[in-house]
Amino acid sequence: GRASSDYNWAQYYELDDTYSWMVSLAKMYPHVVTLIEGGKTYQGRSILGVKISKSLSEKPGVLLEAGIHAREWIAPAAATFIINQLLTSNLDSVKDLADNYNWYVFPHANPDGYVYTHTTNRMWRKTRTPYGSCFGADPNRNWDFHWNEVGASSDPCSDTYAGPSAFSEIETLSLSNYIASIKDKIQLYVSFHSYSQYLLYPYGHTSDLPDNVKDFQQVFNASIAAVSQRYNTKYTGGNIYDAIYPAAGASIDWAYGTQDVRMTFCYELRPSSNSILTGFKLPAEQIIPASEEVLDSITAMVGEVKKL
Ligand code: ING
Ligand code: ZN
Repeated sequence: GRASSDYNWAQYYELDDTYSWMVSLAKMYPHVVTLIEGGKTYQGRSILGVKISKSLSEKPGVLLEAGIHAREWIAPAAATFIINQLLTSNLDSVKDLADNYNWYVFPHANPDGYVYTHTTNRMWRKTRTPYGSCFGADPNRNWDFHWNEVGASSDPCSDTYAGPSAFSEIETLSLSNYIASIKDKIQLYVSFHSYSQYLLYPYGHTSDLPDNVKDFQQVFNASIAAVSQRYNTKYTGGNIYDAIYPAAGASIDWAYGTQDVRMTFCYELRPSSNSILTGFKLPAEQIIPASEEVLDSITAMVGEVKKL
């Protein structure tokens, strides 16, 4: 791997480079950064995360989960950008986020898949568990909440294969166990995907709206307004089922529906939905602007959740 002192947001990194950088953060900020393990992968890798906590006092927690889909490279890059800003920014707005919340950040929820997009197939989405002659289940269709009811496939060769059972994937099983162990400390759960510039909230398995949909809409509106402020980047969205497509077994639905995390969102980051030319291959020059605007949005999101 590369020297972690060279780590920056002008390029996309391999898994080992980002993990080395995270390890270096824990050494550089020993009283603030703790390495956390969200679980293991089929191939034996660690789902490494960082907890950022500026004091031992009880504070609300924000969990960021990125990279559950391997080819969506901007998602882990945005997550590491936010980690870095929380640790180094001189802006009052960002310092407030770091001072007043505990942050649990998993840049790579699907490490095996991410490695595979670097070694073999840039467009890989799923895990790498073998299923007959095909590989992988969709880790955003595998969570144990209305699993495989709609918007998922029972074909192991499909990109949206739900898996043979809920939590069949060790990645989702072990990450969900970690999340369950801290659920009472989590006020807000945010999942990063790409692409299409959407902000989404539950549910994916039904067009029924969550009981606190008014709160979701209020926070959604503030977050959408903030994401466009810096570069005029337009996001749309709403509840998953109506805003994009039916999709059961997603992480944010599980966290909301089974863990009592009352605010769960998913960002579909840049590019926009009509940018099929770049799509999952967002040019590296856009890592910083795409990440800056999502941090602006999350700043507004956290502030709006606080008002509820
Ligand atoms: N889109 C998401 C997917 O898993 C999504 C959309 C988000 C569905 C949250 C359900 C919950 O299909 C991409 N591009 O992965
Ligand atoms: Zn995705």
